[in-house]
Amino acid sequence: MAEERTLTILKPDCVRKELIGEVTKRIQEAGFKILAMKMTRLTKDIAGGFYAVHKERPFYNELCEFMSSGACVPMILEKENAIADFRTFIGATNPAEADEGTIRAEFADSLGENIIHGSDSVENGKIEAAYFFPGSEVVANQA
Ligand code: FUP
Repeated sequence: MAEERTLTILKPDCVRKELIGEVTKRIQEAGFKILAMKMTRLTKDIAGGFYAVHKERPFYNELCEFMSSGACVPMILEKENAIADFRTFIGATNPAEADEGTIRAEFADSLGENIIHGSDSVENGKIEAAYFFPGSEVVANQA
């Protein structure tokens, strides 16, 4: 299987619950290598651009409000089969439907506030990574 990159965001609920360390530890224990990370607070416009695909959906405004409601921690992760494996690791979008042991099942309160993001395709992973990090902030060679 090929090495892939995925973009994750520890969302504002994750930061508010002081789970940055716990979730990051689990990400690393699951074999994902962190190539870039930072803490930032999104404006509503930046959040809206990230989720532009959902622009026409009824939850879009609430989603942008939530994503800009506090600090978040985007990261670029690398691993073999990272896209699919990370989505398995975080669990279904709705935590009520997420498998036991996944990040969302364990820590998320609701569909709208579900702790963590993971890219849904290699192509989107690249677009999302570039949305948050210039190439100069991606540390691919860590030796
Ligand atoms: P995911 O790929 O699991 O992040 O899920 P989506 O891209 O489908 O949705 C992005 C975010 O929109 C979710 F994390 C939460 C929010 N959302 C809602 O609030 N209501 C919905 O019905 C669907 C998604």
